[in-house]
Amino acid sequence: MALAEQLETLAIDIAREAGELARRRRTEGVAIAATKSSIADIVTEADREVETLIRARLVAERPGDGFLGEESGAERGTTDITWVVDPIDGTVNYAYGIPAYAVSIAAVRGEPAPDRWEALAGAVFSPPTGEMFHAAQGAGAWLDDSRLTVNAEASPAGSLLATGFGYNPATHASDLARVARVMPIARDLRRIGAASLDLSYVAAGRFDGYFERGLQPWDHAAGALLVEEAGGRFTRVALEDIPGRPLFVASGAAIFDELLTLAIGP
Ligand code: LIP
Repeated sequence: MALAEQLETLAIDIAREAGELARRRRTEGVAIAATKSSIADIVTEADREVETLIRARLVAERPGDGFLGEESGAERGTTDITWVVDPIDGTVNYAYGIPAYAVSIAAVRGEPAPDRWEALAGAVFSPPTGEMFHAAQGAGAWLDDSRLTVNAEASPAGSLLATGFGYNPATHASDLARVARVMPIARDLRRIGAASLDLSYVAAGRFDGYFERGLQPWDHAAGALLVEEAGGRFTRVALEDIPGRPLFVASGAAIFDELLTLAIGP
């Protein structure tokens, strides 16, 4: 079995175990542990517990690999592989009891930076639905045992698009202006609140496209590979107004250039 598929198998196994822990903790009641970039940017005790489980499994299975996790930070490894992990993507949904959250685990090779890494494998597990989205480099994108492909054609009714907004109120006006620019090509818009699910849904053809500014590496590491392995396109664009808050766009080829142009704006 190729390395990418070995890493995919491990990501699937750990994501499922981690997701079941997250689901159990949700039923027991969720405690907010702290806030991060803003009062709206929360972390729950479950986020921390789930990431601890993921990290322990990875150390046991692949002790030399690096780690980049949303809650416990970065640790360089001695191999060329780094695991990029969001233990509960959609944390606010999770805290409110909205059944739209996922465990996102990706394995990347090279420099653990989104503009320099080579994504090898990824798994996005949705505990509320039991769906496992997964991909290995060159081996396609899958939902459980079903092969995924993005929507290759543009719909005459317009595109079903998804987006998201950051936790900083100061960026909401420009994000809403971006929505207004994009809406003329949309049939409708969805805002799920978990980028890894947004990207998985693009890969599955459930969305025609997705755009959002300010994602963290762990939000998109697995989902971006799913989109590309499903025949779609994914890009990360640094914008001059806030260089540290890149724009991310994902879709099938038919609408990608137009969606990117509108999302970037003048
Ligand atoms: C979330 C992303 C979502 C974004 C939210 C938040 P978290 O990640 O998945 O797309 O709109 O603002 O960043 O914080 O739930 O891991």
